[in-house]
Parts: sequence; structure tokens; C-alpha cells
Amino acid sequence: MFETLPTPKLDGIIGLMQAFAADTRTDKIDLGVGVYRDAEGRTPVMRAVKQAEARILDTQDSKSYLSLAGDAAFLTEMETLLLGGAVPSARVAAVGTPGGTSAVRQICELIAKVRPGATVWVSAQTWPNHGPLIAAAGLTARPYRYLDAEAGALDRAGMMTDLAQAQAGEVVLLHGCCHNPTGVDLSAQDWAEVAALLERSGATPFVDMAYQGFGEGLDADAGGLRHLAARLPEVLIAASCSKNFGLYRDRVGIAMAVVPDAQRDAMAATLAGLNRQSFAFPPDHGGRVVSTILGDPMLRAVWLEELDGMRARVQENRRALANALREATGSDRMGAVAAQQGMFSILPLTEAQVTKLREDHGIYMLWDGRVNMAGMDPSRAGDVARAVAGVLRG
Ligand code: PLP
Ligand code: TYF
Repeated sequence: MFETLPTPKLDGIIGLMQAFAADTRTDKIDLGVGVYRDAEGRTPVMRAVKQAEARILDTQDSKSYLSLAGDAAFLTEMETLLLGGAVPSARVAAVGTPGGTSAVRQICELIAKVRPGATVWVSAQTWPNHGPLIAAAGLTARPYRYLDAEAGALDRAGMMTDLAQAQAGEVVLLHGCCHNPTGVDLSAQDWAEVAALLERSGATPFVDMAYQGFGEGLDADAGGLRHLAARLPEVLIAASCSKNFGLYRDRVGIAMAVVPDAQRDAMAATLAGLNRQSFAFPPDHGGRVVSTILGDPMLRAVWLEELDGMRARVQENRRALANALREATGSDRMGAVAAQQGMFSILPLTEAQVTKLREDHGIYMLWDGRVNMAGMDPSRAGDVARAVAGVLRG
């Protein structure tokens, strides 16, 4: 029956991971896939995670099924981490999902249930998985302007003009913080302006939060989301614990909807039903690690200290690369890299220049010039900057 099955093109980021692994050059540098790396280039299991896992190993007496929504303690702790009490719990419905990817997909399926084919506005540059996940649920992605490439900053006027066209029954996808791929985030004032636009139009915000804690800090990074939740009747949320708990392959995420009290129970049952039709019970182990850490003051302190260290390292790498680029190019054209947030920035390179960096210098980045700031040790910033300056000169 599969004689005519075509070979689909898979995720380009994963292709790049495989190419990097196969590259035998010892001085190669991986600025591709978005995983955190320490000074030795490792993606370690966080200390608090190891301790929580040891505790779970000792005390867990059953692995029997729980509910379709997953572990209640995980859902409650995540609600507090994300929303910080901005709305009463009586307005919040949530389910665990296998990673943030699945949370995005489940929210898209939720939208499709009430508005088949609905428009989802996405920033013109966005995570390469957003388009396929939106399309898989039969929804229609429509871009809004986002990055002012020249300034390395928000195209505020372009964004607000485009979002003013979003209507009730349409959805606006926003990155909660640490925008992937640009590193350009909204200020508190920008969030307030977006909230005012959505309040006027009745369009529904959908916040994808994959890097809480990597920008300015746990609460500051959720400030925009909390503002929307406090002000608007409906907010959709997909969050990932892959980066801030380092739980990537354990697949820990949450799909959440903030709705008026009267719709909360229907929403909770609908989200649970969506889980049932795709995988039934969400994976439990990683979520239990998260709730064990967040629910214990000692483990929480250990986790926060390590997360603060990860954020500081990414910021240090940003400054190191911005300085090295200034030195190597003799210009401040890429100076904005220092001020951007989270793991990613876009360097102003063509796809041919990106290919040359990979082939001639063993420096791997995404086809659109996206670099993962955590992929590099500051001691290699000079090598990266000189190679980038070289390909820019042609
Ligand atoms: N959303 C964005 C913007 C991301 O960058 C990622 C990747 O980490 C995710 C969602 C989901 O990641 P995961 O499925 O690994 O939790
Ligand atoms: O953008 C990234 O690199 C991360 C990791 O299908 C990732 O978000 C990449 C591809 C993918 C899922 C996660």
C-alpha cells in the first residue's frame, strides 16, 4: 500500500544536528539546534533534576495511569510559574503534553474544533515548527511583521499595523519571551499595546513560552503573558520545560487556556479529550520532576541558582560575540546581538554565506542566519566573528 509514498523533507534543524555530528573536524562549532550548552559544550542534567529523580525513585510506588490531564501537582505548579496569580484558578484549564511542541499542536487542534481553518497570525520570522503544526490542524498561518533587520530590533509600527487587522475568531501567536529565532522581545509597553489591540478586535492571543527564565528572569519573562491574562477574557498558552529544566528528551509541556469561569469546565474536558485522541495520558516522569522541584523550597533554590547561571552564561556569550563582531568587521552593524534576549539571534547572512561558514569553517547555524548563543564558548567568539566577517566581505 505504500508503493507511492513520497519521502518528506524533515525538520531542517534535525538535519543540521545530524550533519554536525557526522563532521569530523575537531574545531567545529554548533550554533544550530537550540539546546543549552555549558562551557565544556555539554547539555548536563540539572542538579535539582538529579535530586528530584532520586527522590522519585525512592518514593514512587506506582506507575499506573493517572488522568488524561496528567499529574495535578504539575498542572498547579506550572499555572503558578506561568501566570503568577494574574488570574483566579477558576479561569484556568490545563493538560500535560509531551513537550512544548505537542502543547502547540493541541492548542491548534483546540482552535480547529471551534473555528476550522481559522487564521493564526505568526511573526514573519518564527520557530520553523510553528507553520507545520498550524497546517497539521488545518489552520491557516498569516504573517505579521516583526523584525527590523537593519536595527536588530522590533519593527513596532509594522507589527502593530498588521495586528490591527486581526479579527475576532482569529488567533495571534506570540512568543512569551526569548523570541525564536530573532532574540527580539516585546517591552512591557509593547505588550500593553498588543493587549489593547486585541481587546478592541476580540482576536485571541496564543502565547508560546519555551524559554521562561532565559531572558531577564522567571517572573519578568512571564510579564507579557500575565498582562494579557489579567486583561483579556481568553488567552491560549503552550509552554515547554525542555530548556528551563533541561528535560528535553523527557518531553514535558503544558497546554493551557484562560477562559471566563463559565467556560472553564468545558475547556478542561475538551483539552483532556484532545489528549485522549492523540496519546491519552501525557508522560509523567518529567512533569513529576518539575512539580517535585517547584514544590520543595530547597530543590527550587538549587534549580533557580543553576537557571540563573545558564541565563548569565548566555548573556556573557552575547556580549562576547557582539564585541568580537565589532572588532572583526570594524562596524557596529551586529551590535544589537548584545541586547537581544534568550538563546537566539539572526546574523545578517545569506543562505550561501551560511553554507560557506559550514563548509569552510565548520561553523553550523540555521539557513536563515539563526545562531544559538549557548552553542559557543566565549573563547571561540573571535573565531566565529572572523569567519563571519570573512564571508560578509565575500
Ligand atoms: N516553541 C518554541 C518557540 C521553541 O523554540 C521550542 C523548542 O524548544 C518549542 C516550542 C518546544 O520545544 P519542546 O517540544 O522540545 O518542548
Ligand atoms: O528551535 C530549536 O532549535 C529548538 C529545538 O523539531 C527544536 O526549539 C528543534 C526542532 C524541533 C523541535 C525542537
